[in-house]
Amino acid sequence: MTADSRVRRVHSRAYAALRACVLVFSALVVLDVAAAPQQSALEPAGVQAAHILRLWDVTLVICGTVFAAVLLATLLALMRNRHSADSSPSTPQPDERTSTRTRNAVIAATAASVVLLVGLVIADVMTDRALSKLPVENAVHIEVTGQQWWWQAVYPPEADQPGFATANELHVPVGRPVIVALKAGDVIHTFWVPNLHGKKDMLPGIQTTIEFRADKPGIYRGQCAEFCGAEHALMGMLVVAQSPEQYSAWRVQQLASASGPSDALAQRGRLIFEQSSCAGCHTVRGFSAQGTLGPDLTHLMSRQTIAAGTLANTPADLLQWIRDPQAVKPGTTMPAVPLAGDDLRAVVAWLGTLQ
Ligand code: HEC
Ligand SMILES: [Cu+2]
Repeated sequence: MTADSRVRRVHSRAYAALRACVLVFSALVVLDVAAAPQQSALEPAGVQAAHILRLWDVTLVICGTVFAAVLLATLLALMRNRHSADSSPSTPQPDERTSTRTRNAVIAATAASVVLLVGLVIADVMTDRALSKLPVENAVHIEVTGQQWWWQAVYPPEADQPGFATANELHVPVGRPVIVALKAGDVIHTFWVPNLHGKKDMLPGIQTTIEFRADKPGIYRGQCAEFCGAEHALMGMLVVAQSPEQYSAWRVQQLASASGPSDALAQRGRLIFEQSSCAGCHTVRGFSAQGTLGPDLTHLMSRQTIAAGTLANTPADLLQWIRDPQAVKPGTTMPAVPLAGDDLRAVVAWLGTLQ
């Protein structure tokens, strides 16, 4: 095989690889756009995420330029080497002029690297300072505990209102800072809602906080970002950023206890729930169910998903989940509770009344 055809083959392979990369990337972009709700650090919905995106842009431009320059230099060197290889089979000895030029080029490249790296460090420090400067007067407080594999959320008492618990779905008012106290119930988890802020670890025995502000109403998806066991990938959450009025209305609704079901099926479901092990793990305020090992179910139906974003919150999905949680989320700490088909449907009917 001639050197030329070998080079051509390498080129066409490199081109094919590049095309494959572009295709995969565009597919990911399309998927990202198609999927609702949003989970993207590239579409900031708050000041913190906007600072981080700016740092990302600066880093991307600098690293992209350096990458292109290195590729170009390599290509030039390869082409020049091919010309000299054509003329003589042995490696030519560099003359003095060439070696001075090479030395200067290396010095210039090193100096440029140092300048660019220092520039990146400065941008990084400035971003960090901007992130810590969020004004936090009149903040909303939330305590979030990472559990294997769901998020427990407690809204502590505020002004003259008592507190309440919920799970996997935070509501926050647009324009008001939010201070989330982060805890871990078992292993290390990481709180990450990329549209709003960067990541923050949740460490057992240590309490940290993350402060953010949502500036655009919307529903933003979060994801545990520290490998925390088998179902780590199924540990999602939603942050619903809404107008202050909608947020207040949501709070009022969450504060209320569950009201008793009126129809007979749901009534029966309630009794089964209270008499079986369900009540030992779940709380439904207003009834005898007081367990705290699992999510508070008082206003289950006000949430969009169940099992930390794994299933939609529909009667069919609820039935599937309760019949066999291990099939949906293998390893989950909720066991399959043996219930006859009718009892199962009654329990789902009761859960459906928990608005
Ligand atoms: C040993 C404790 C335990 C028992 C018993 C138990 N659960 Fe659960 N349940 C959990 C845990 C933990 C989760 C969260 C699982 C996850 O998302 O990974 C959960 C999740 C749920 C959810 C989804 C809630 C949400 O917001 O994501 C529903 C609904 C539910 N359980 C209903 C029931 C019913 C009905 C029973 C009785 C038939 C029951 N559970 C029995 C611990 C338990
Ligand atoms: Cu986790």
